[in-house]
Amino acid sequence: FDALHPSQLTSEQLINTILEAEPPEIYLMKDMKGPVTEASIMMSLTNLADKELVHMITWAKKIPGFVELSLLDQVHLLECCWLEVLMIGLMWRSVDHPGKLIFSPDLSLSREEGSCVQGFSEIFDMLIAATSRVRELKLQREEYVCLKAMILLNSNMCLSPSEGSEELQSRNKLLRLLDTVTDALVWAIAKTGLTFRDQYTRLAHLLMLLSHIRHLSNKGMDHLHCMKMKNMVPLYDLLLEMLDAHIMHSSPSSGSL
Ligand code: AOE
Repeated sequence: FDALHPSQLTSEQLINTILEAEPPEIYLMKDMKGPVTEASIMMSLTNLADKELVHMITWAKKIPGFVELSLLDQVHLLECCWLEVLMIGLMWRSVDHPGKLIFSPDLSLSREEGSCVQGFSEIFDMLIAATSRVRELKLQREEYVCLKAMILLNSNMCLSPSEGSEELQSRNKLLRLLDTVTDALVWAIAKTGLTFRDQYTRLAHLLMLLSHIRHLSNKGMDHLHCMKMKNMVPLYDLLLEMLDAHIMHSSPSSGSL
């Protein structure tokens, strides 16, 4: 499908492509021996996030049309949404474990365990609440992957495009791409066999989740900032490098991470 323009894909084909782009489960394979301290938890979480971010770039590049956007847009989108994308993934993994957050198959935290990290409880409770909402809605896998793609594609809408016809073109592509994913989400909802009225209601409920996730991400950013964990610069270079590498030798098999 890579060669096809995203709008030429059926909703079903688009969803299959983004289902296949799903990142793998990450194991920490670190026996959490010894006391669970603030430092050891944060070490594990940072380690996990680092690995996930590398897979996130690979994931984004597999979303039909993403690599056809300008490099500037690609970078901005990932910069804006990375914590939201991590968080919706965390909610998805945790949906069948009420009261717990499944960061990875070998790192799940209950509220009590998290409480040793300063400021964690507040975010923990919000993540648990949002996860309960996902559970109530019985979010389907197809819907989940559409929402995650929409988080990515919708993340820099408030940023005005910089000058230049390439950037304007990229912005138009982005808007059309977002419409294509919206169509796919509508298709996925229709598949559940609800009445038309209930389909609209479900669409609204699913999209409203995204505003909670954005809020959570902002709170999480504040928290990370307090903990001086935002090691932005080195990762930014890595991001640019990985995206750029793909554009340079654009054959899909060559060297892309
Ligand atoms: C949520 C989901 C998940 O899968 C992992 C984590 C780990 C840390 C958690 C967070 C989460 C949930 C909210 C928490 C947070 C720790 C404190 C906060 C609990 O309250 C996040 C660990 C983040 C580590 C920092 C990584 C720096 C990333 C910089 C990104 C960047 O520089 N660029 C340019 C973007 C790159 C995009 C690919």
